[in-house]
Amino acid sequence: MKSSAVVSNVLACGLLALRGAQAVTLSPNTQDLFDESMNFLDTIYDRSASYLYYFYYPLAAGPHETRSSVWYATGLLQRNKGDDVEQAVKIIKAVIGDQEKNKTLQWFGDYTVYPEQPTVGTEAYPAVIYNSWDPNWRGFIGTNLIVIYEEFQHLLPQDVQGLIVESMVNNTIGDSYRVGGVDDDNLFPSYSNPSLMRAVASGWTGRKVNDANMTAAGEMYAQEILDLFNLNNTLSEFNSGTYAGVSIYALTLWAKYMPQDSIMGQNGARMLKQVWETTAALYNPLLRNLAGPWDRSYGYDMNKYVAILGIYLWSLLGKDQAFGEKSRVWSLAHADDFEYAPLIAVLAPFHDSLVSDCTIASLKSTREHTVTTSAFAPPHDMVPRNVTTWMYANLTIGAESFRQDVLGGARADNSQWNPAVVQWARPYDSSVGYMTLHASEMALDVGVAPYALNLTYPAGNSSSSFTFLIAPNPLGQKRDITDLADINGLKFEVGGTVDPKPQSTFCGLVGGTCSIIHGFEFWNLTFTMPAGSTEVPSITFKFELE
Ligand SMILES: *[C@@H]1O[C@H](CO)[C@@H](O)[C@H](O)[C@H]1NC(C)=O
Ligand SMILES: *[C@@H]1O[C@H](CO)[C@@H](O)[C@H](O)[C@H]1NC(C)=O
Ligand SMILES: *[C@@H]1O[C@H](CO)[C@@H](O)[C@H](O)[C@H]1NC(C)=O
Ligand SMILES: *[C@@H]1O[C@H](CO)[C@@H](O)[C@H](O)[C@H]1NC(C)=O
Ligand SMILES: *[C@@H]1O[C@H](CO)[C@@H](O)[C@H](O)[C@H]1NC(C)=O
Ligand SMILES: *[C@@H]1O[C@H](CO)[C@@H](O)[C@H](O)[C@H]1NC(C)=O
Ligand SMILES: *[C@@H]1O[C@H](CO)[C@@H](O)[C@H](O)[C@H]1NC(C)=O
Ligand SMILES: *[C@@H]1O[C@H](CO)[C@@H](O)[C@H](O)[C@H]1NC(C)=O
Ligand SMILES: CC(=O)N[C@H]1CO[C@H](CO)[C@@H](O)[C@@H]1O
Repeated sequence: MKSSAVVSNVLACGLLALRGAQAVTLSPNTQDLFDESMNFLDTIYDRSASYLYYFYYPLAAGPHETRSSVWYATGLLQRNKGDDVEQAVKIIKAVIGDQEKNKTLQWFGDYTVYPEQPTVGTEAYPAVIYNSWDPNWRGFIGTNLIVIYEEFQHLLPQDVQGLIVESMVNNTIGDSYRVGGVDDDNLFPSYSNPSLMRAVASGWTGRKVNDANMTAAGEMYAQEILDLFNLNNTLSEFNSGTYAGVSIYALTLWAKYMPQDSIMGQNGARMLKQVWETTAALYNPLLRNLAGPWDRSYGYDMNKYVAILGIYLWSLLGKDQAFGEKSRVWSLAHADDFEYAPLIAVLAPFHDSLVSDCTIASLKSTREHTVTTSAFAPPHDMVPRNVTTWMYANLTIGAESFRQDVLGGARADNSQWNPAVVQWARPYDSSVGYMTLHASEMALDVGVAPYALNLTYPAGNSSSSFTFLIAPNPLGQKRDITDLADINGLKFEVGGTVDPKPQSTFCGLVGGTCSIIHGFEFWNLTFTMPAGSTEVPSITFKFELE
C-alpha cells in the first residue's frame, strides 16, 4: 500500500522532438492495420451499390451506409489494385450525388446517413437532428473528401475533383447554419471533435474557391476552439477513447493542409502534440486502457470495444498493444468504428511524425504518477472541470470535479459521461476490472490519491445516491456481486456519509433489472443516504490490489 506518487507535468515531453521523417509508405504497424481493416471492409462492400453494408449493432437487414463507405474509398485509393480506383470514384460520386441540395433546409450540404433512407423532412420521415439526419456527417465526410482530394488528386478524374470542391462549398455553407443552442443544435466551440472538423472544412474550402468570407469563418471558429484549448492545453471534450481519436484526426488536417497564415496551420501541430502528451500520461499499457475520467465513452474497457484511439495505438505501437495480437477487432463492441482505420492509416505517416519519442515512451511507461489538469466546456460547465488521476501499473483512479447545468456532461448523455473511474488488473485471468460512477447530479467534488477515491455531491441531500457500474467477475469467479467484497481483484474499504451497504442489481444482456450500456453488461451497486440524513452526501474508498 506504500507509494510515492510522482506528480507528472504532462508537458514534460516538450514540443520539438520530432520522430522520423514524413514518409510516403506506411510503417509496418500501419500497414498491418491497413491490411486487416481493408480485408474486413472488402467483405462487406457491395459493388453493385457502391456502398458498404450498414455494419452497426444490432446488424441491420440489408441497407448500406454512407460515412464508412467514404472511409473505405480512401483505403481503395491508397491500395490502388485492380479496379480499386474505379470503385472509389463510384463511391464518391454516389455520396455527393445524394448530398442535400436544397439551400433552405437546415441539413443543406449534409450527406445521407444511409443511401436507402426516405426523404428527410417528410411526414413519414421527420427531420430529427442526430437521428434522421446527422449534422456531424458534414464534418466527417467533408474532411475525408479533403483528404481524398489532397492525397489522391492524381488518381481522380477532373470532374470528380470539381465535384469534391463543389460538395465542400455546399457542405461549408450548410454547416454555417449550425449554432449551438439554436434549432436543437449543440455545436459550441467546446464540442471539440465536430468544431475542429468544421474549422478546417471552412478554411480549406474558402481558400480553394477564393471565398474570403468562408476562409475568415474557418479562422473564427478555429480561434474560439483555440481560446478554450489554451486555458490548459486540453480539449474541452476531454479524454475520450473515441472522440479524442476524432479530434486527433481533425488536428492532423489542421497541421497538414492549412498554411502558416492560418491559425490552424500555426497551432494544429502543437495542439496535436499536447493532446497526445495528455493522452499518453493517462494511458496504462498493462491494462491497455486510457484511465478515467472520460467525458465521453462508448465502453468501460478498451480491450472489449473499438475506441478510435485504439486504432491510433495500433498504428503507433502495433496491434498487440492496442487490442491484443489475437483480437478479432471486427467482433468487439462498437466494431463499426474499425471502419475508420483506412483513413487513419493514410494520414499516419504525417501524423506519427508529430508524436514525439517522449510521448511514445510515456505511452509504454508503467511508472507511478499523478496527472492533474483541467478542461472547460462552456456553456454547460459553469467553471473548469478539475481532473486528478493516479496512475499505477495495475490500478488507475481518475475523477473530475464539475459544476454543470445539465446531467451527463456537456453532451447531456449519461451513457457516455464517466466522471469517476477505477480500473484494475485481475490476476485471476489478467482481465481488467472497472468501476465507474453513473452520475445522477450536476455537481461533484472529487479527491484522488494513491489507492483512494473520495466523491462528494455539494448540492446533494438525503435523496442523493451514488451508482457505480461494476464489471462482472471473470468466468470461473463469483457469479453474483451483492456487495463490494464480491468484486474480483480489488479490495474495498468504504466510508463517507452514505449507508455503507449498497443495493445491488444486474443490468444484463438477456436479463436483470436494468439495461446494458453500449453493449456492456454490469452490476449496479447503488449507495443511498441514511433516511433523514442532513449531511452532505459523500462516499470514500480505499483500495487494495489482491
Ligand atoms: C426546398 O425546401 C423548401 C422547404 O424549406 C421547399 O418549400 C422548396 O420547395 C424546396 N425546393 C426544392 C427545389 O425542392
Ligand atoms: C450545391 O447546391 C446547389 C444549390 O445551392 C445545387 O444546385 C448543386 O447541385 C449542389 N452541388 C452539389 C455537388 O451537391
Ligand atoms: C459570411 O459567412 C458567414 C458565416 O459562414 C455567413 O453567415 C454570412 O452570410 C457570409 N456572408 C457572405 C456575404 O457571404
Ligand atoms: C477548478 O479549479 C479552478 C482553479 O484552478 C477553480 O476556479 C474551479 O472552480 C475549479 N472547478 C471545480 C469544479 O471545482
Ligand atoms: C500486476 O499484475 C500482474 C499480473 O496480474 C503481476 O504479474 C504484476 O506483478 C503486477 N504488477 C504490480 C506492479 O503490481
Ligand atoms: C478522503 O476523505 C477522507 C475523510 O474525510 C480524508 O481523510 C482523505 O484525506 C480524503 N482523501 C482524498 C484523496 O481526498
Ligand atoms: C433533494 O434535492 C432534490 C433536487 O433538488 C429534490 O427534488 C428532493 O426533493 C430533495 N430531497 C429532500 C429529501 O430534500
Ligand atoms: C442502478 O440501480 C438503482 C437502484 O438501486 C436505480 O435507481 C438506477 O436506475 C440504476 N442505474 C442504472 C444505470 O442501471
Ligand atoms: C490544473 C491546472 O493546470 N489548472 C490550470 C489551468 O489553467 C489556469 C489558467 O492558466 C491555471 O490557473 C490553472 O492552474
